[in-house]
Amino acid sequence: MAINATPMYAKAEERYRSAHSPAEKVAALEEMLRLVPKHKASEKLQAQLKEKLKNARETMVKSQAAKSGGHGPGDLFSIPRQGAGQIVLLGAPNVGKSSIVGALTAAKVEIAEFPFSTHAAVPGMARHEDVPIQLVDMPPIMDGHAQPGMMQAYRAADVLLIVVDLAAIELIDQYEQSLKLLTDHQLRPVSMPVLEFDEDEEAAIPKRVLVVANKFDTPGAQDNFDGFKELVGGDLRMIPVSATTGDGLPAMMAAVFELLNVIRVYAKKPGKPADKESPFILPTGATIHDMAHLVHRELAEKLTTARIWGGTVHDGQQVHATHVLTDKNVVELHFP
Ligand SMILES: Nc1nc2c(ncn2[C@@H]2O[C@H](COP(=O)(O)OP(=O)(O)O)[C@@H](O)[C@H]2O)c(=O)[nH]1
Ligand SMILES: [Mg+2]
Repeated sequence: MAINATPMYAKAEERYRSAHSPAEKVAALEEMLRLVPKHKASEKLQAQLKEKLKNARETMVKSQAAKSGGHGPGDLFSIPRQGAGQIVLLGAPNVGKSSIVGALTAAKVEIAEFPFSTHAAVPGMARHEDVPIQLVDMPPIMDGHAQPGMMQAYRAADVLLIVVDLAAIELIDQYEQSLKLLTDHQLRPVSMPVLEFDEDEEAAIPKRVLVVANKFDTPGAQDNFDGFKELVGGDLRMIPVSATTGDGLPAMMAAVFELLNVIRVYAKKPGKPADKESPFILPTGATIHDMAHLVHRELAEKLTTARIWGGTVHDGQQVHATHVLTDKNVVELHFP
């Protein structure tokens, strides 16, 4: 595609491709239309987007009329996205999904020795360094099947954690059932930060996943992990962890952050120190201009200058709106 789509556009496209409800589709298409580079080479794409948006809006109105306030099964599992990304846990009963969410967040998860202690989606906020990342605990899948509505949560996730139990005899089975659930629903698991979509919109949607091998503290877990990796092979990234001891959890969060393909930048007011409390999260490759949009939507186009600290620039260097940001930059935006 010769339209030079920006990282912000790519992100919106990703949302569109994984959107399930008509309202999500409309929101993503509106964003894509706003962000699509406006030049000759993209005219055809712009026209296509407008046509898709028109159709999506019509579908949305129709489906709202049909539903007239009714709640679908998806509502139990649909959690508003917060933080740098939404990470949803997927796996068989008893593998330790709730324990992982419990170990990393303040969420009130239910942990039990018997299966099915988790009934709905339970969100909690975890961190990688100072980056807040949302984890969503889910009920288990059973024999490779999910309850109605759960697939929607998996589709909406930025990253899926496929959790398996290193102490379970059915380890391989747990893993294969999780994978099959995804491929049965036209999701193509990958462990790469940058997704490549097929031109064909009916094709399987790439979904970022990380395989989390839990209960690494149990006897023989290292051997089980080595055997597991050797047997299933493949390109998916696998990380051994223990929700009980906390081993491997920071490495898991670091891998999640990598897969999210985002950067954190700090805003700074002139003459004041940077606000390190709440970093702004942007897709990798985002520019000063993209950040201005996030900080101040109405004033963004009026940005006069910006100064930047950290990364490859000289401290306090003045940069253009097109300057590409890097992780941990401190940015001073000047509006008139
Ligand atoms: N030894 C050990 N036990 C764990 C670990 N994580 C979870 N468990 C236990 O495994 C059982 C199921 O955990 P739970 O989090 O409810 O699993 P879920 O059904 O996948 O949510 C509980 O008895 C937990 O205490 C771990 O890392 N090590
Ligand atoms: Mg649970």
